[in-house]
Amino acid sequence: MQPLLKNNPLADILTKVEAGERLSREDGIRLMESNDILMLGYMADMVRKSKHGDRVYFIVNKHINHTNICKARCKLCAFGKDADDPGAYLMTLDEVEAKAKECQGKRISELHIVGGLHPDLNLEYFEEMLQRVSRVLPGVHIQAFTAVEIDYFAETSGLTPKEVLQRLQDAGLGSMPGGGAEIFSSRVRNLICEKKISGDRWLEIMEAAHSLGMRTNATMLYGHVETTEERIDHLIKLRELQDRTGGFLTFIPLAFHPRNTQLEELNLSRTTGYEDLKVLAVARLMLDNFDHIKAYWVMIGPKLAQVSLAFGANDLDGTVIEERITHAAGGDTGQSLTKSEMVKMIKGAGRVPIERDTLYNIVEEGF
Ligand code: V47
Repeated sequence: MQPLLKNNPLADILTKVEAGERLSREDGIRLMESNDILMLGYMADMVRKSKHGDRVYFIVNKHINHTNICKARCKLCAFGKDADDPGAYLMTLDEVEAKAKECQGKRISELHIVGGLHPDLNLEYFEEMLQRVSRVLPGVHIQAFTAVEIDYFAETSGLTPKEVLQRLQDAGLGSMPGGGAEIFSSRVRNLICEKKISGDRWLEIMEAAHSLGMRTNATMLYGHVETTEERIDHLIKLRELQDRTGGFLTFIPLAFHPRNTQLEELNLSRTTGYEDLKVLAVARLMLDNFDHIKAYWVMIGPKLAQVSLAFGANDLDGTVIEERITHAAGGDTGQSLTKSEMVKMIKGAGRVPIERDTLYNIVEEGF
Protein backbone atom coordinates (compact mmCIF):
# COMPACT_ATOMS: atom_id res chain seq x y z
CA MET A 1 0.00 0.00 0.00
CA GLN A 2 1.28 3.48 -0.85
CA PRO A 3 2.19 5.51 2.32
CA LEU A 4 -0.47 8.13 1.53
CA LEU A 5 -3.18 5.47 1.57
CA LYS A 6 -1.86 3.80 4.73
CA ASN A 7 -2.96 6.70 6.94
CA ASN A 8 -6.37 6.93 5.32
CA PRO A 9 -9.33 6.17 7.66
CA LEU A 10 -10.54 3.65 5.05
CA ALA A 11 -7.16 1.87 4.85
CA ASP A 12 -8.51 -1.29 6.53
CA ILE A 13 -11.20 -1.53 3.85
CA LEU A 14 -8.61 -1.00 1.13
CA THR A 15 -6.66 -3.94 2.56
CA LYS A 16 -9.77 -6.11 2.25
CA VAL A 17 -10.46 -4.90 -1.29
CA GLU A 18 -6.86 -5.63 -2.31
CA ALA A 19 -7.20 -9.13 -0.85
CA GLY A 20 -10.53 -9.70 -2.65
CA GLU A 21 -12.31 -10.11 0.70
CA ARG A 22 -16.05 -9.55 1.00
CA LEU A 23 -17.01 -6.24 2.65
CA SER A 24 -19.33 -6.21 5.66
CA ARG A 25 -22.45 -4.13 6.31
CA GLU A 26 -20.36 -1.88 8.58
CA ASP A 27 -17.75 -1.43 5.85
CA GLY A 28 -20.52 -0.46 3.43
CA ILE A 29 -21.92 2.12 5.85
CA ARG A 30 -18.49 3.65 6.41
CA LEU A 31 -17.88 3.84 2.67
CA MET A 32 -21.24 5.43 2.00
CA GLU A 33 -20.68 8.00 4.79
CA SER A 34 -17.19 8.90 3.61
CA ASN A 35 -16.62 11.97 1.50
CA ASP A 36 -13.20 10.81 0.39
CA ILE A 37 -14.44 10.42 -3.15
CA LEU A 38 -10.97 9.77 -4.56
CA MET A 39 -10.34 6.91 -2.12
CA LEU A 40 -13.73 5.40 -3.03
CA GLY A 41 -12.92 5.80 -6.70
CA TYR A 42 -9.45 4.32 -6.24
CA MET A 43 -10.89 1.16 -4.67
CA ALA A 44 -13.89 0.83 -7.00
CA ASP A 45 -11.70 1.37 -10.05
CA MET A 46 -9.29 -1.31 -8.85
CA VAL A 47 -12.13 -3.83 -8.68
CA ARG A 48 -13.60 -2.71 -12.02
CA LYS A 49 -10.23 -2.99 -13.72
CA SER A 50 -9.63 -6.48 -12.38
CA LYS A 51 -12.95 -7.60 -13.91
CA HIS A 52 -12.99 -5.68 -17.18
CA GLY A 53 -9.58 -4.18 -17.97
CA ASP A 54 -10.16 -1.20 -20.25
CA ARG A 55 -13.42 -2.43 -21.78
CA VAL A 56 -16.58 -0.31 -21.41
CA TYR A 57 -19.88 -1.56 -22.75
CA PHE A 58 -22.85 0.14 -24.35
CA ILE A 59 -25.88 -1.07 -26.26
CA VAL A 60 -27.97 0.24 -29.12
CA ASN A 61 -31.45 0.03 -27.65
CA LYS A 62 -34.87 1.63 -27.66
CA HIS A 63 -37.43 2.05 -24.88
CA ILE A 64 -41.16 1.56 -25.40
CA ASN A 65 -43.54 2.51 -22.58
CA HIS A 66 -46.87 1.09 -23.76
CA THR A 67 -48.99 2.81 -21.10
CA ASN A 68 -48.63 5.32 -18.30
CA ILE A 69 -51.98 4.36 -16.74
CA CYS A 70 -51.12 2.78 -13.42
CA LYS A 71 -53.06 1.46 -10.44
CA ALA A 72 -50.15 1.91 -8.03
CA ARG A 73 -49.62 5.69 -8.43
CA CYS A 74 -46.41 5.64 -6.41
CA LYS A 75 -45.42 8.95 -4.84
CA LEU A 76 -41.94 8.64 -6.32
CA CYS A 77 -43.18 8.47 -9.89
CA ALA A 78 -44.13 11.29 -12.25
CA PHE A 79 -44.89 8.99 -15.15
CA GLY A 80 -47.98 7.12 -13.87
CA LYS A 81 -51.47 8.56 -14.42
CA ASP A 82 -55.09 7.70 -13.72
CA ALA A 83 -57.06 6.70 -16.83
CA ASP A 84 -59.01 9.98 -16.94
CA ASP A 85 -56.01 12.28 -16.31
CA PRO A 86 -54.89 14.55 -19.14
CA GLY A 87 -51.92 12.92 -20.86
CA ALA A 88 -52.93 9.36 -19.91
CA TYR A 89 -52.31 6.94 -22.78
CA LEU A 90 -52.46 3.29 -23.72
CA MET A 91 -50.91 2.05 -26.96
CA THR A 92 -52.83 -0.48 -28.99
CA LEU A 93 -50.89 -3.56 -30.04
CA ASP A 94 -50.84 -2.09 -33.57
CA GLU A 95 -49.16 1.02 -32.17
CA VAL A 96 -46.59 -1.02 -30.24
CA GLU A 97 -45.89 -3.00 -33.40
CA ALA A 98 -45.52 0.23 -35.39
CA LYS A 99 -42.99 1.50 -32.81
CA ALA A 100 -41.05 -1.75 -33.19
CA LYS A 101 -41.19 -1.41 -37.00
CA GLU A 102 -39.49 1.99 -36.71
CA CYS A 103 -36.42 0.06 -35.51
CA GLN A 104 -36.22 -2.19 -38.58
CA GLY A 105 -32.91 -1.79 -40.38
CA LYS A 106 -31.42 0.31 -37.54
CA ARG A 107 -29.18 -2.39 -36.03
CA ILE A 108 -30.91 -2.12 -32.66
CA SER A 109 -30.11 -5.10 -30.46
CA GLU A 110 -32.55 -4.58 -27.56
CA LEU A 111 -36.07 -3.33 -26.99
CA HIS A 112 -36.79 -2.29 -23.40
CA ILE A 113 -40.53 -2.40 -22.69
CA VAL A 114 -42.08 -1.35 -19.37
CA GLY A 115 -45.37 0.26 -18.46
CA GLY A 116 -47.84 1.08 -15.70
CA LEU A 117 -50.14 -1.41 -13.98
CA HIS A 118 -53.12 -0.91 -16.32
CA PRO A 119 -56.40 -2.18 -14.84
CA ASP A 120 -57.81 -3.61 -18.11
CA LEU A 121 -54.93 -5.49 -19.74
CA ASN A 122 -54.66 -9.26 -19.46
CA LEU A 123 -51.75 -11.62 -19.88
CA GLU A 124 -52.82 -12.43 -23.46
CA TYR A 125 -52.27 -8.76 -24.43
CA PHE A 126 -48.64 -9.02 -23.26
CA GLU A 127 -48.10 -12.40 -24.91
CA GLU A 128 -49.38 -11.00 -28.19
CA MET A 129 -47.24 -7.90 -27.74
CA LEU A 130 -44.11 -10.04 -27.38
CA GLN A 131 -45.08 -12.28 -30.31
CA ARG A 132 -45.75 -9.34 -32.62
CA VAL A 133 -42.58 -7.48 -31.65
CA SER A 134 -40.47 -10.64 -32.08
CA ARG A 135 -42.01 -11.20 -35.52
CA VAL A 136 -41.24 -7.65 -36.63
CA LEU A 137 -37.74 -7.60 -35.13
CA PRO A 138 -36.38 -11.14 -35.25
CA GLY A 139 -33.09 -11.44 -33.38
CA VAL A 140 -33.71 -8.33 -31.30
CA HIS A 141 -33.65 -9.15 -27.58
CA ILE A 142 -36.76 -8.09 -25.68
CA GLN A 143 -36.05 -6.96 -22.13
CA ALA A 144 -39.41 -6.22 -20.60
CA PHE A 145 -41.66 -5.96 -17.55
CA THR A 146 -40.36 -5.23 -14.07
CA ALA A 147 -40.99 -7.62 -11.18
CA VAL A 148 -43.83 -5.28 -10.19
CA GLU A 149 -45.57 -5.87 -13.52
CA ILE A 150 -44.97 -9.63 -13.32
CA ASP A 151 -46.59 -9.67 -9.87
CA TYR A 152 -49.58 -7.78 -11.30
CA PHE A 153 -49.92 -10.19 -14.24
CA ALA A 154 -49.87 -13.04 -11.71
CA GLU A 155 -52.62 -11.37 -9.70
CA THR A 156 -54.84 -10.70 -12.74
CA SER A 157 -54.28 -14.12 -14.35
CA GLY A 158 -54.44 -16.26 -11.19
CA LEU A 159 -51.09 -17.83 -12.12
CA THR A 160 -47.88 -17.89 -10.09
CA PRO A 161 -45.12 -15.47 -11.10
CA LYS A 162 -43.10 -18.42 -12.38
CA GLU A 163 -46.01 -19.57 -14.59
CA VAL A 164 -46.45 -16.02 -15.89
CA LEU A 165 -42.75 -15.76 -16.66
CA GLN A 166 -42.78 -19.13 -18.42
CA ARG A 167 -45.68 -18.00 -20.64
CA LEU A 168 -43.95 -14.70 -21.44
CA GLN A 169 -40.65 -16.45 -22.09
CA ASP A 170 -42.44 -18.75 -24.57
CA ALA A 171 -43.90 -15.65 -26.25
CA GLY A 172 -40.47 -14.02 -26.71
CA LEU A 173 -39.41 -12.40 -23.45
CA GLY A 174 -35.62 -12.52 -23.22
CA SER A 175 -34.84 -10.90 -19.86
CA MET A 176 -36.22 -8.52 -17.26
CA PRO A 177 -35.11 -4.99 -16.43
CA GLY A 178 -34.27 -4.10 -12.85
CA GLY A 179 -36.97 -1.51 -12.13
CA GLY A 180 -39.35 -1.45 -9.20
CA ALA A 181 -36.74 -2.40 -6.60
CA GLU A 182 -36.57 1.16 -5.23
CA ILE A 183 -35.28 0.58 -1.65
CA PHE A 184 -36.30 -2.73 -0.11
CA SER A 185 -36.94 -1.33 3.41
CA SER A 186 -40.67 -1.38 4.20
CA ARG A 187 -40.31 1.94 6.06
CA VAL A 188 -39.20 3.60 2.83
CA ARG A 189 -41.72 1.77 0.64
CA ASN A 190 -44.56 2.98 2.88
CA LEU A 191 -43.41 6.54 2.25
CA ILE A 192 -42.63 6.48 -1.47
CA CYS A 193 -44.57 3.61 -3.07
CA GLU A 194 -46.99 2.16 -0.55
CA LYS A 195 -49.06 0.16 -3.06
CA LYS A 196 -46.07 -1.42 -4.72
CA ILE A 197 -45.02 -5.02 -3.95
CA SER A 198 -42.71 -5.52 -0.97
CA GLY A 199 -38.96 -5.78 -1.33
CA ASP A 200 -39.15 -9.48 -0.47
CA ARG A 201 -41.72 -10.09 -3.22
CA TRP A 202 -39.49 -8.25 -5.72
CA LEU A 203 -36.61 -10.56 -4.77
CA GLU A 204 -38.86 -13.64 -4.91
CA ILE A 205 -39.96 -12.80 -8.47
CA MET A 206 -36.38 -12.24 -9.58
CA GLU A 207 -35.47 -15.60 -8.06
CA ALA A 208 -38.33 -17.23 -10.01
CA ALA A 209 -37.02 -15.66 -13.23
CA HIS A 210 -33.48 -16.86 -12.50
CA SER A 211 -34.81 -20.38 -11.86
CA LEU A 212 -36.13 -20.38 -15.45
CA GLY A 213 -32.68 -19.40 -16.73
CA MET A 214 -33.87 -15.86 -17.39
CA ARG A 215 -31.33 -13.13 -16.62
CA THR A 216 -32.47 -9.92 -14.95
CA ASN A 217 -31.07 -6.58 -13.86
CA ALA A 218 -31.24 -4.96 -10.45
CA THR A 219 -31.68 -1.32 -9.48
CA MET A 220 -31.74 0.91 -6.41
CA LEU A 221 -33.54 4.25 -6.36
CA TYR A 222 -31.60 6.63 -4.11
CA GLY A 223 -31.70 10.28 -3.08
CA HIS A 224 -35.15 10.54 -1.46
CA VAL A 225 -35.98 9.49 2.14
CA GLU A 226 -33.69 6.50 2.55
CA THR A 227 -30.91 6.24 5.15
CA THR A 228 -27.36 5.04 4.55
CA GLU A 229 -28.19 1.80 6.37
CA GLU A 230 -31.20 1.20 4.12
CA ARG A 231 -29.04 1.65 1.02
CA ILE A 232 -26.46 -0.84 2.27
CA ASP A 233 -29.10 -3.37 3.36
CA HIS A 234 -30.59 -3.13 -0.14
CA LEU A 235 -27.23 -3.89 -1.72
CA ILE A 236 -26.64 -6.80 0.67
CA LYS A 237 -30.02 -8.37 -0.19
CA LEU A 238 -29.11 -8.20 -3.87
CA ARG A 239 -25.70 -9.71 -3.12
CA GLU A 240 -27.31 -12.57 -1.18
CA LEU A 241 -29.71 -13.42 -4.00
CA GLN A 242 -26.88 -13.23 -6.51
CA ASP A 243 -24.91 -15.69 -4.36
CA ARG A 244 -27.83 -18.12 -4.63
CA THR A 245 -28.72 -17.75 -8.32
CA GLY A 246 -26.03 -15.84 -10.24
CA GLY A 247 -28.94 -14.55 -12.36
CA PHE A 248 -28.34 -10.81 -12.16
CA LEU A 249 -26.57 -9.30 -15.13
CA THR A 250 -26.13 -5.70 -14.08
CA PHE A 251 -26.74 -3.32 -11.21
CA ILE A 252 -28.01 0.16 -12.02
CA PRO A 253 -28.30 2.88 -9.37
CA LEU A 254 -31.17 5.24 -10.23
CA ALA A 255 -30.90 8.85 -9.02
CA PHE A 256 -34.24 10.15 -7.79
CA HIS A 257 -35.78 13.04 -9.76
CA PRO A 258 -38.39 14.82 -7.61
CA ARG A 259 -40.08 17.16 -10.10
CA ASN A 260 -43.79 16.48 -10.81
CA THR A 261 -43.85 13.67 -8.21
CA GLN A 262 -45.91 13.63 -5.02
CA LEU A 263 -42.62 13.75 -3.10
CA GLU A 264 -42.02 17.27 -4.41
CA GLU A 265 -43.71 18.55 -1.22
CA LEU A 266 -40.73 17.29 0.82
CA ASN A 267 -38.59 19.87 -0.99
CA LEU A 268 -36.06 17.24 -2.00
CA SER A 269 -33.44 18.47 -4.41
CA ARG A 270 -31.78 16.43 -7.15
CA THR A 271 -28.89 14.21 -6.08
CA THR A 272 -25.41 15.75 -6.10
CA GLY A 273 -22.50 14.63 -8.24
CA TYR A 274 -20.65 13.35 -5.17
CA GLU A 275 -23.65 11.28 -4.15
CA ASP A 276 -24.04 9.78 -7.64
CA LEU A 277 -20.37 8.80 -7.83
CA LYS A 278 -20.37 7.51 -4.27
CA VAL A 279 -23.37 5.21 -4.83
CA LEU A 280 -21.77 3.79 -7.98
CA ALA A 281 -18.42 3.24 -6.27
CA VAL A 282 -19.93 1.68 -3.13
CA ALA A 283 -22.15 -0.56 -5.26
CA ARG A 284 -19.09 -1.79 -7.14
CA LEU A 285 -17.36 -2.54 -3.84
CA MET A 286 -20.29 -4.18 -2.05
CA LEU A 287 -21.65 -6.13 -5.05
CA ASP A 288 -18.56 -8.27 -5.46
CA ASN A 289 -20.58 -10.96 -7.28
CA PHE A 290 -22.04 -8.63 -9.94
CA ASP A 291 -20.02 -8.37 -13.14
CA HIS A 292 -21.49 -5.15 -14.41
CA ILE A 293 -22.27 -1.79 -12.81
CA LYS A 294 -24.12 0.53 -15.13
CA ALA A 295 -24.02 4.34 -15.04
CA TYR A 296 -27.42 5.29 -16.46
CA TRP A 297 -26.60 8.53 -18.24
CA VAL A 298 -30.28 9.47 -18.56
CA MET A 299 -30.44 9.95 -14.79
CA ILE A 300 -27.02 11.42 -13.97
CA GLY A 301 -26.22 13.13 -17.27
CA PRO A 302 -23.71 12.03 -19.90
CA LYS A 303 -20.82 14.07 -18.44
CA LEU A 304 -21.00 12.53 -14.96
CA ALA A 305 -21.67 9.11 -16.48
CA GLN A 306 -18.37 9.46 -18.33
CA VAL A 307 -16.53 10.44 -15.13
CA SER A 308 -18.14 7.50 -13.33
CA LEU A 309 -16.08 5.17 -15.53
CA ALA A 310 -13.28 6.00 -13.06
CA PHE A 311 -15.57 5.23 -10.09
CA GLY A 312 -16.51 1.61 -10.70
CA ALA A 313 -18.90 1.74 -13.67
CA ASN A 314 -18.11 -0.35 -16.76
CA ASP A 315 -21.33 0.14 -18.72
CA LEU A 316 -23.14 3.23 -19.98
CA ASP A 317 -26.48 1.62 -20.92
CA GLY A 318 -27.24 2.71 -24.44
CA THR A 319 -28.79 4.96 -26.97
CA VAL A 320 -32.11 4.64 -25.04
CA ILE A 321 -34.19 6.19 -27.80
CA GLU A 322 -37.36 7.76 -26.32
CA GLU A 323 -36.98 7.56 -22.52
CA ARG A 324 -40.10 8.84 -20.73
CA ILE A 325 -39.95 7.92 -17.01
CA THR A 326 -37.04 10.16 -15.96
CA HIS A 327 -38.10 12.93 -18.27
CA ALA A 328 -41.58 13.02 -16.72
CA ALA A 329 -39.83 13.73 -13.41
CA GLY A 330 -37.78 16.65 -14.72
CA GLY A 331 -34.84 14.76 -16.26
CA ASP A 332 -33.08 17.30 -18.45
CA THR A 333 -30.73 15.11 -20.45
CA GLY A 334 -31.55 14.51 -24.11
CA GLN A 335 -33.85 11.58 -24.82
CA SER A 336 -31.19 9.64 -26.66
CA LEU A 337 -27.48 9.53 -27.50
CA THR A 338 -26.10 8.37 -30.81
CA LYS A 339 -23.72 5.46 -31.10
CA SER A 340 -20.89 7.79 -32.08
CA GLU A 341 -21.55 9.96 -29.01
CA MET A 342 -21.29 6.86 -26.79
CA VAL A 343 -18.04 5.84 -28.49
CA LYS A 344 -16.63 9.36 -28.04
CA MET A 345 -17.50 9.41 -24.32
CA ILE A 346 -15.80 6.07 -23.73
CA LYS A 347 -12.71 6.88 -25.77
CA GLY A 348 -12.50 10.26 -24.03
CA ALA A 349 -12.11 8.35 -20.75
CA GLY A 350 -9.19 6.40 -22.24
CA ARG A 351 -11.20 3.20 -22.46
CA VAL A 352 -12.10 0.76 -25.19
CA PRO A 353 -15.75 0.94 -26.35
CA ILE A 354 -17.53 -2.35 -26.94
CA GLU A 355 -21.03 -2.48 -28.37
CA ARG A 356 -22.80 -5.34 -26.60
CA ASP A 357 -26.13 -7.08 -26.72
CA THR A 358 -28.30 -7.52 -23.62
CA LEU A 359 -26.38 -10.60 -22.49
CA TYR A 360 -23.00 -8.90 -22.99
CA ASN A 361 -22.11 -10.72 -26.19
CA ILE A 362 -19.97 -8.47 -28.40
CA VAL A 363 -21.90 -6.87 -31.27
CA GLU A 364 -19.11 -4.59 -32.52
CA GLU A 365 -15.65 -3.52 -31.39
CA GLY A 366 -12.61 -1.82 -32.86
CA PHE A 367 -14.19 1.66 -33.05
O1 V47 B 1 -38.75 1.39 -11.29
C1 V47 B 1 -39.49 6.16 -11.32
C2 V47 B 1 -37.45 4.67 -11.39
C3 V47 B 1 -37.51 2.88 -12.71
C4 V47 B 1 -38.55 8.03 -10.89
O2 V47 B 1 -32.73 -2.65 -16.04
C5 V47 B 1 -37.56 7.07 -11.06
O3 V47 B 1 -31.34 -1.91 -17.52
C6 V47 B 1 -35.96 8.63 -10.69
O4 V47 B 1 -35.77 0.58 -13.89
N1 V47 B 1 -36.88 9.60 -10.48
C7 V47 B 1 -37.74 2.46 -14.15
N2 V47 B 1 -36.28 7.36 -10.97
C8 V47 B 1 -36.45 2.55 -14.95
C9 V47 B 1 -35.57 1.37 -14.77
C10 V47 B 1 -34.44 1.14 -15.69
C11 V47 B 1 -33.95 2.15 -16.45
C12 V47 B 1 -32.89 1.88 -17.31
C13 V47 B 1 -32.33 0.64 -17.40
C14 V47 B 1 -32.85 -0.37 -16.62
C15 V47 B 1 -32.28 -1.73 -16.72
C16 V47 B 1 -33.89 -0.13 -15.74
O5 V47 B 1 -37.29 4.26 -12.70
C17 V47 B 1 -38.61 2.68 -11.74
C18 V47 B 1 -38.18 3.57 -10.64
O6 V47 B 1 -37.24 2.95 -9.80
N3 V47 B 1 -38.18 5.93 -11.31
N4 V47 B 1 -39.73 7.45 -11.07
C19 V47 B 1 -38.16 9.35 -10.57
N5 V47 B 1 -39.06 10.30 -10.33
